[in-house]
Amino acid sequence: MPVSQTAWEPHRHEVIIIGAGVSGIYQIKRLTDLGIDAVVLEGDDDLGGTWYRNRYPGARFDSESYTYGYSWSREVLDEWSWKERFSGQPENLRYLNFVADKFDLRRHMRFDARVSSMDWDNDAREWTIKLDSGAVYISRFVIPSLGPLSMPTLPSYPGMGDFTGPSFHTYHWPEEPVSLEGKRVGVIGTGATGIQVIGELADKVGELKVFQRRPNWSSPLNNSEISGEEMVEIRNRYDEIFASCAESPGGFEHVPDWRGFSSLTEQERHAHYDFLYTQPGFAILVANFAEIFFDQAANDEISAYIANRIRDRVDDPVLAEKLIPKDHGFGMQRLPLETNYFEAYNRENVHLVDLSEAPIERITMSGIQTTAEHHDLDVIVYATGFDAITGGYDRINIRGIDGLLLGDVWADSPRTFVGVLAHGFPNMFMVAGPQSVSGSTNFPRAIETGVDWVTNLLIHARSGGCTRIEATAEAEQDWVDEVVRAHERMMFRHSKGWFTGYNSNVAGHHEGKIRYQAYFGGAPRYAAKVAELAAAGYPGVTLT
Ligand code: NA7
Repeated sequence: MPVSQTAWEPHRHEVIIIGAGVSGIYQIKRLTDLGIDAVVLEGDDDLGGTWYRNRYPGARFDSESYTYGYSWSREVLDEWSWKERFSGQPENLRYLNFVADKFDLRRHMRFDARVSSMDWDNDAREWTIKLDSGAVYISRFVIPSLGPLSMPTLPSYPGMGDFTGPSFHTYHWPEEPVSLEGKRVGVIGTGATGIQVIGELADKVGELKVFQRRPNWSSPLNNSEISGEEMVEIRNRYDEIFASCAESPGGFEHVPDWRGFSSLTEQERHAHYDFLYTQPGFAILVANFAEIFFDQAANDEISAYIANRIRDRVDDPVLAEKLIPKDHGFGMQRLPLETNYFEAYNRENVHLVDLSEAPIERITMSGIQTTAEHHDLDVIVYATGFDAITGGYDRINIRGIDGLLLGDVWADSPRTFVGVLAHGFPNMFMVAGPQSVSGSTNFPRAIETGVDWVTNLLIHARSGGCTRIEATAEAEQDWVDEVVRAHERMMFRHSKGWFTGYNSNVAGHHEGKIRYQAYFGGAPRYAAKVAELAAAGYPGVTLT
């Protein structure tokens, strides 16, 4: 006979997954296929994570759509047709819904269920999970699938609440259409998001003012439609596509050019850059010479090449110089990919406001006041980025053994074992966690590795009757050392971008303070490492 549950009684499940985005959807599929009692708690009112929230105009994949989609279901691969090489947000959200509906996963998801705290009970070997609503869940295992970019950050300019028109972070772009026709729109921020929005809005608004603090390198996305025949061809090649992604450091179909930077003449290298500049997606970065990440001369050369491309595309030479980064080389921060971004500045209705010359003083009722002048605006868009990778964890009060707060342990920099486990926090498995490759590579490729590894670890533990799983302090330290070593090899180790945990809007995430947030040893090396651990019976993990 079913036991009725009163509102104040905790809900009990063997596994709780937090987040119904790309990772949470696959994770619940794996667990329910195994007959494990699991539910997903999702803070939003529907599934999709990143692709549910980021509804700003221009939001789309930077990864080829068919390398971004899940690889684990032949049926999905057969039935779903991508329409664009780099699919846009509405289609991406439809895709995730298609997958969830196909496998009837929604019934395992609880929406409007934002987790506020997680407390480990070392005697009961259980987590107590509290929601903002006051509801309580208890589970043996917790799988936070929070996404690396789920905590948007806003600046703290005085007067932000005074502005009388609509203003929002790109992550919170309103669901109902925002009318921008004829409007004076200000966009603050020129990261990957800002560059997508600006390229898309330039010819759709009355006036566009771009408030740029630092310029970013950017290269063409080179998007195109995928015809029916091409989709058939892609479908026939799926095994090959995923195999080649698995061999590439970034998890893309593009593989580095191993000929060696210095084995070619400058002229030959330029011919190669000319070719790559017309290729789709990240080819210019990840199918380039690997030396551009490690060797100053190689990076200087590609940076000078891209700078000249910008000069060719922007009519006003003074403006072109303002759009060329001088403080970091090409690829030393997350590379935004653009469509008509540089051409936007040739339009009469688009103006760059260079904040390095005149910083923002305050937001007013009617616009933005810099130290030089007041800019009258109807709409303000904050494309100001995220508290990347660890932000989602900091939002939840996660207390492990003896009430230890995860946020305190990670205050300087996160510490994990292979990005999945954290010593002192038993039975918590982070999919796409800090120090995994999820933040540094084609996301779904990496999370499939993560979800599969977590699932296999669970199967292993359950089959042995284990109820407590924890990484040892030594194993965790070894992995942190490995993450630091991989990081030290990269020239971008001091870059002011979210790869190194920099965010001027988050206390303690300032310039010069490196947070080791992601593993930069490459997806193949990471996958080999975790496979080796599983094959060896999970050394470094205490199973009791
Ligand atoms: P990013 O790449 O972190 O970019 C944020 C941008 O916002 C960047 O240009 C910042 O300038 C700018 N910013 C941040 N705070 C301010 C303030 N206070 N004033 C002016 N400008 C500011 O975030 P995105 O959303 O573009 O991209 C995040 C990821 O989403 C991306 O990598 C993809 O994976 C998808 P700064 O450079 O710090 O001077």
